[in-house]
Amino acid sequence: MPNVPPLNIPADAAIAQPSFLMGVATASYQIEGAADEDGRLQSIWDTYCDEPGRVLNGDHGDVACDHYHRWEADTDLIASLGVDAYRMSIAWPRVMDEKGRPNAKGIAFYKHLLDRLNAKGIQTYVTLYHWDLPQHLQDRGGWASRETAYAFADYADLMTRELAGKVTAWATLNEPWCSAFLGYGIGRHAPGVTDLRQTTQALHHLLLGHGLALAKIKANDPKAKRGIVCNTGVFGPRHDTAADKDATYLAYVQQNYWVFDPLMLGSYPQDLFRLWPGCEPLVLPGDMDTIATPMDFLGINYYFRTEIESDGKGGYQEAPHDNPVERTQMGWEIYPQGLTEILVDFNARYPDMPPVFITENGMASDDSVGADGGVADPQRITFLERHLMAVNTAMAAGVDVRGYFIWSLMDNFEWAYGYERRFGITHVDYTTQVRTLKHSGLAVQGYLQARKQRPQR
Ligand code: IFM
Repeated sequence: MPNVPPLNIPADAAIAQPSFLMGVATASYQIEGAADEDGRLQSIWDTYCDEPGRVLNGDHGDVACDHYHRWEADTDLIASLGVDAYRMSIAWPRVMDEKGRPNAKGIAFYKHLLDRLNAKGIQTYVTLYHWDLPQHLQDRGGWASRETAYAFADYADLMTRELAGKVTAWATLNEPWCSAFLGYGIGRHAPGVTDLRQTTQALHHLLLGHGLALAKIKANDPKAKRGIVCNTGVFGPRHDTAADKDATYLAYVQQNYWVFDPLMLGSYPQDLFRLWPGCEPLVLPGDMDTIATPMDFLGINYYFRTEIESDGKGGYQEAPHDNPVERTQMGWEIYPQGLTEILVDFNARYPDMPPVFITENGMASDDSVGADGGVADPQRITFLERHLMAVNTAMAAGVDVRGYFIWSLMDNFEWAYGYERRFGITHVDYTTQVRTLKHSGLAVQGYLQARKQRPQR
């Protein structure tokens, strides 16, 4: 076993206290595999992966990390890290048939998994929708159709009845911005649609489904926490000009406020329609109240900063990557202070913001197993340290952050980038399915062991 020092976090930092929850995260389609087993239906990602040119190297989630068969050992792996919590998602196509009837075998998989996690004292943060919409619902319009919001509420109703008492915290959706904009706006995610009118309508239906699902969770599993997980973007102007500054503001509107304003303030930011004139969604009476239902927590995912410039047409575009900044395998700029900035910005903009969990943060690197059997990923270790300290700074500035989940427990199917981009603190050999804790995983494990042994403040 290589000798890797623990994460370098001062013992007196707020984030180093045992009350600050530390976890690892995954999602169903990215790890489960077993695409055709036990009655699982086709999802929009199965369809998208089958379309030539959509996913790098023609990769797909048919086998992924084979977690559906390796869940017991994977649970042991999670426990061995010493984390407080595990964030996972449920595959909708695995648990309901086309008529909305329960699929007992699929549901049993999640019951066993949650029972094992609970038996090991690991808190369970379960996301209902992490992008794997059943294809039969897409065939009827997907999220662009209002019916999908009600179908989602039915699915939430079923799962929260079946799994009540086993879940610490339910998140309705993961990153609805990605589902709407990447899926319906630029077609970089399933279902691969490129239509801005459908994009704003899809987001509206996702958020409506979220609000309807919150009521189901409250009724069926009242002791569990209820929230949502959203991605955030941090932006800076390329040039100190009024045009680039306005472009940067529009990037904030499109990537953050479009999603967070309806949830926290009950309205869409009108400046969005400067960017997308004529794309206002159809909103029925009562929808915005449903969407703005109070929650117990807000899950925030943060990864990188983007430099923005005006596109010369009243909109914005990403500036070329020709500035000398540190980047990850994804080409994403490493900008830890962005996490502080966005938390402080939201805390001021949303006076009723509930407690926050950082539900995803992490990075991809081109990791491989070395001659000594170890996986050296030094950039990820300092990435995690720097971002954890950025959370600490936000907490010192008054933001109520309760925990932090590393994306990801293990390398997995990175959507349009397939298996080439490795986000895990555990390396996965996709030929043998052997899991190897990377140096970052060992550093996290060492840090959490030391944290447990320290006398409490
Ligand atoms: O892998 C994804 C995850 O599914 C959602 N948030 C971002 C991660 C990295 O791209």
